[in-house]
Amino acid sequence: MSTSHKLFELAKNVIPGGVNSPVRACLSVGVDPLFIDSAQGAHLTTVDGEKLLDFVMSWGPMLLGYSHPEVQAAAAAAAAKGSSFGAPCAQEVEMADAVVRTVPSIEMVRMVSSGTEATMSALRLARGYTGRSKVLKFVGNYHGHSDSFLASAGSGLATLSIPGTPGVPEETVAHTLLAPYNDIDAVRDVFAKHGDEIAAVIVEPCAGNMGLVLPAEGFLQGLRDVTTEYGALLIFDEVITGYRASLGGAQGRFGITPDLTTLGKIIGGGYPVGAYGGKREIMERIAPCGDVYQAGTLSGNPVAMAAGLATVQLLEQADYATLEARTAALVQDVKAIFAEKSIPVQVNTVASLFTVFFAEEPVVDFESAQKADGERYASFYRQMRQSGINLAPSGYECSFTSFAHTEADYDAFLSAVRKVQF
Ligand code: KE4
Repeated sequence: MSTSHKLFELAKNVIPGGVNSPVRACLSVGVDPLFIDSAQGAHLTTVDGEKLLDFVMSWGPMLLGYSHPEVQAAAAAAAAKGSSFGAPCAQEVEMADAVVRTVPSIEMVRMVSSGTEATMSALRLARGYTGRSKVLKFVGNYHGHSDSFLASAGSGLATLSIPGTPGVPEETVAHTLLAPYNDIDAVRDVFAKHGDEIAAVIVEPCAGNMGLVLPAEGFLQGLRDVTTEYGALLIFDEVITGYRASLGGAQGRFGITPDLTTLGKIIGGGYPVGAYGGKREIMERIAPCGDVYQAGTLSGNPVAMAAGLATVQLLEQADYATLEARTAALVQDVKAIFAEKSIPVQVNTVASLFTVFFAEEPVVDFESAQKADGERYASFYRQMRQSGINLAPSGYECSFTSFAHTEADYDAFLSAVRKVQF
């Protein structure tokens, strides 16, 4: 019996489902998770010494690749001086400056420890700032696991077909309004009914939690227009797209200015970091300078800030155009291989993100994503893992390339795809 299997059996006795985050359990792809011992570049090494070429990259944080020497050195140097002070430190100021410098709409930013904390806090701020209670989110978008957002969410909730609201009081999600992603007419209908009660619209500007779904032409601008018209705030949840869709995120790529932005994943360089930020006038409502409360013991942690700052500084010099072009070429090759096999696929891609949907029709929202063949995806996942390629263990997630993937890695990916049979 493998060490990974032994660890999973032990884990299931002391951790719910044996994992600290549901999607890692690989339930929808019908295999046990592999326990990882180390990671370097674009490769994982399991506790049994098996090497995997990875296209999950820790669900997005590792855009520079695993164990980047400069990121690791920065974290180690900070850790040598103490892991947490519970008091301000210089790294927090440098990190805030870096975020303000690189994210177009952010004038002021608050650090937290996860994407969930970032979106939860941004919503509370929007409600405090506007004096309104309702929030509009999109079916299939996932903004972390805080109560208000667990209605028709994506990611693990879609994967496990969890209704999304067990343990969440009805009166909480009563304030959560829903619309189909990419349907600006439906959004306008919701505003026509509830416009003066809506504190904010929160959106994944490129949706990564129903598989990758791109914003339709005019959708994001439409959200900007309608929120401005009704005095609601526009929140871009850039936990996935931040520093990935471009250095300036999706807002930098598409030229849309949200009122608030939430960040996570990449800005921690693999350490627990989330952030929310935006216009100074709004952010100054956050305690202690304002009256909207939010706090965190490890917010702005010196080690995480050092890793995040090193990551952002390296990304400011990175060649995004080349990575995007290489990812697009990989996607074209994947489409060609499945076309030769007469296997219908839709492959959505932007920047260094892509998702293979086993579907006949384009995937433009959660309803069309649900039409993709989940069993085929599960078989695809298992066959690719047999070939040494690690993909997201759910068809409702993204695949991620990175600055660490090499030509040999892309060739290995395509060789594995060529062997896929259903
Ligand atoms: P975290 O609390 O997991 O750091 O961030 C929540 C979050 C917020 N917003 C978006 C757009 C997100 O994608 C996420 C988290 N993403 C998932 C994967 N799609 C994290 C993986 C997991 O849940 O284990």
